[in-house]
Amino acid sequence: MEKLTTNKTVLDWIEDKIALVKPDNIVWIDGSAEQIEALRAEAVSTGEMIKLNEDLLPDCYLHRTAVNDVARVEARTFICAPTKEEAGPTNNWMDPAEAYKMLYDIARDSYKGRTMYIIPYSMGPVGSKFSKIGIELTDSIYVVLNMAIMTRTGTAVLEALGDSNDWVRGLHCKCQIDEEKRYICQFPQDNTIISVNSGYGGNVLLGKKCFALRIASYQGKQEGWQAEHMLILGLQRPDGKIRYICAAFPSACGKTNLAMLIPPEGYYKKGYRVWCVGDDISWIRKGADGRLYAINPENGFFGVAPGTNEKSNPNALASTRQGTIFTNVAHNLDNNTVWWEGLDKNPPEHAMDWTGKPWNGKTSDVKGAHPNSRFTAPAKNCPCISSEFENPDGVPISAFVFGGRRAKLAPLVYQSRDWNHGVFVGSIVASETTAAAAGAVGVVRRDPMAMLPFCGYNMGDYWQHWIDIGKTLDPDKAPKMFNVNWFRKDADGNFLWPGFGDNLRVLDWIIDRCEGTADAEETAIGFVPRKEDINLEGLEGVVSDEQLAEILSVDNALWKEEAAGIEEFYAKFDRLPPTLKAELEDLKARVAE
Ligand code: OXD
Ligand code: MN
Repeated sequence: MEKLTTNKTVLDWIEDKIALVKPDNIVWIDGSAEQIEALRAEAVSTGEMIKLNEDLLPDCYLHRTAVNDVARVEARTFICAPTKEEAGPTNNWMDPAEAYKMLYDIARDSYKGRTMYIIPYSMGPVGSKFSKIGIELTDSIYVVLNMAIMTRTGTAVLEALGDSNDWVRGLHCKCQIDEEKRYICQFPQDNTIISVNSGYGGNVLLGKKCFALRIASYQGKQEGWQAEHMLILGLQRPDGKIRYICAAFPSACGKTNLAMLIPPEGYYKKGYRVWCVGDDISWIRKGADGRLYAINPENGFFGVAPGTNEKSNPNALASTRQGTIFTNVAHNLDNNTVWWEGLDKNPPEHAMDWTGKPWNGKTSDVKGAHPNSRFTAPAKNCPCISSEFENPDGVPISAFVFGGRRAKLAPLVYQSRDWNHGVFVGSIVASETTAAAAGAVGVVRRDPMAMLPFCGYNMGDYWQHWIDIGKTLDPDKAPKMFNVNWFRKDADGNFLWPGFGDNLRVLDWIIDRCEGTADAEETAIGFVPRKEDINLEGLEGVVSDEQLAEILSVDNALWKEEAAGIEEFYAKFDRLPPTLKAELEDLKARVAE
């Protein structure tokens, strides 16, 4: 097949990898609809994908991964920086020379009898100053078809690259899907990713976590920008103006739901809207006007299916009704559609579960869909996709929001005193484990800026990068920083806050604070709304004044314990920025008062 570029750096690298893995065939992905259609047909003919009901789910497919290969594998994910110190205390590290040798030994000859697909892709709109290019080699049609949804692929990307050497190398080899030899390795200094023995999304769609967070966070540190695990939403208020918020949450905190929030009825009638720019990743840079701007480098949503329904997230559900690939959900044989736990109260009787075994949703006591089953849906399907989604200059950010799941500690919302205090607030993000995951419930897992598994270098240096970015910003133009907690519980263990659409009430206060139009009370941890600052209209009988007061309360004794936990966590970091140490001392002094 004709090569799609004359870029020597690209061609030499591909030649080298061909010699290593020895494919039978080579296919360049040109991004055309015809090619995608032909690959879908081929995947259906081999059984790799199942074509779903064309009337009910046009252009949609179902794929099942191996049962041992259903999630990202943090224990087998490595940052292969020259020294362990550069990877830092929160990453697995492997010496680059040893890692290359081991990975090449695993990959050698692994494409024999298979086809190599060469995917040129752009993270971000092709040609935007924010965007970065990657090339992924893969032996999986499933990967090609997912990358064609999640990124911009094809000839236009290679044209934008020209002769440049500024692109990220990605080699994916399914091999035998052997768990013992599964490795997801990032080489930030070489702009290189190698992933072997997996076929599951987060491990093999190399543009996503591997590039857009791990490699890009390192690139951002070198080049003066930021790659963050943050959704981007635009909040439109009755005055018609839209202000943008970037928000970071650890898994299982409802990030996709917040990104696509539907305002409570009363707010909707007044003209409130939420527009989704992105649900997972933000790339952030300073604009000519001195403000920070963000793009979503992705082109689709790789969302968790279970729990997604007409009530929890109608926008996400609508996004999956066309051109979507479903992975590890149940297959409804009555109408050739898909089903998952929490979709509706009507599980199919004649179905296959996610492993491909016959399954009766009415009588079976095992789950039909894997808890981490996914949809890969085009962003353009989303009914609330922002008109700025393709804007190559990004959107101006008014606020950074961090959050986690804390039953007792953090109030519904608080604002940091300034940028550096905000970096501190982000660095102490933590979430309590839920019954959904194995292990003890209620255990606090620290997940700074929700980047724990995604920061491509030493977390101490990453925090310093946040502080350094702040130094370049005029405080009047810098985004304000907040922390939210939708998960506060009362003494009986009941959630105090309804969450979902009602979270808009909190976003509204956040934007008021950014505009300087809302009051707050200063507490030991930052600025907290007074009871009267959160509008409870329409929540009568759901949240009482007393409950609101409880969710907004700050218990200094609990924060004293928290400060001790933070101190213990910080002790792991040789490269802890002195600014954060000072912020911790300040918190200790304030809670002791
Ligand atoms: C994701 C994750 O899949 O953060 O987005 O785990
Ligand atoms: Mn994520």
